[in-house]
Amino acid sequence: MSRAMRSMRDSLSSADGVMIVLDARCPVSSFNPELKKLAGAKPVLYVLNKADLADGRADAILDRMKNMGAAAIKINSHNPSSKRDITGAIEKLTAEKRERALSRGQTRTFRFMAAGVPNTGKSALINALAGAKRAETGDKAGVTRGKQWISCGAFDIMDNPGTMPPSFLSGKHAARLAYVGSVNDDILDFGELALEFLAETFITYPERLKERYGIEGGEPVEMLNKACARRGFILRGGEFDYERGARAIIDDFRKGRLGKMTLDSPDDLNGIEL
Ligand SMILES: Nc1nc2c(ncn2[C@@H]2O[C@H](COP(=O)(O)OP(=O)(O)OP(=O)(O)O)[C@@H](O)[C@H]2O)c(=O)[nH]1
Ligand SMILES: [Mg+2]
Repeated sequence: MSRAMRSMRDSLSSADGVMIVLDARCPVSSFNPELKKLAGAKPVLYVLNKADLADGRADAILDRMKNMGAAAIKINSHNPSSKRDITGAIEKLTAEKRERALSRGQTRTFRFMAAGVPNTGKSALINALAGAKRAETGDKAGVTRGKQWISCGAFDIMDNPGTMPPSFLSGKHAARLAYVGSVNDDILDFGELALEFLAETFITYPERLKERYGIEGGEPVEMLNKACARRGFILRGGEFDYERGARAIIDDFRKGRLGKMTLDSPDDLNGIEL
């Protein structure tokens, strides 16, 4: 168990529930099942964040999650209306417990913990709830270093550092986590990553690759060539600047310049317990 997980486990006894923050561009790949286990019997709210960068596939996943019996919402933390959506969902999840407390004359503030893989927007979401910049945010993995309770009006929410699922090291889900910036960029091979990205998005979003890079098919390395040519990423000797091209492609995706995209599908939820 990572240090961040141990620290969360220690604080959990004083929390009324857990908010698991997912990236709406890959809600399944960004799910760390260890967090659900950690929550035990406490209520869990799944928040698909960055809805502004995701497309209708995220709604299909959200629907499947609800059909599986999970409490789940989709938001954009930078949109002020997200505060109402999250507050409403937490109020619904804690309604019984709050009524019981009230009937005993207790009016304490309820506490929720925000958890998730790095860079999903946990801190941004807390700032939206608090109505002020109380937690540090940044467009890379590992910005939040320690936990802290932050007063968010009706609730206190604990910000936590991101935690990776133990099995993230391989497979398509790991690649998707890397595309969205949940893996530390310093350990990534952008060339390999861009080739994987092109291979997978040529199947799901071919028209986007055609529009931005003039890609119409071929092996991933030919697609990368084409993107480099289109963007003018050519070294002095006339060879393609693959590193620059690869980074530009991943950056285009992260910034939404390839349009709204969701890489996971509802079937990725098969075999997963929420
Ligand atoms: N487009 C968009 N960007 C968002 C949204 N929420 C957060 N971000 C951005 O995503 C990046 C990561 O946000 P953070 O709140 O720092 O993420 P975190 O989950 O706290 O990350 P760690 O502390 O590293 O685990 C920042 O650049 C935010 O501005 C959203 O709903 N839409
Ligand atoms: Mg953070």
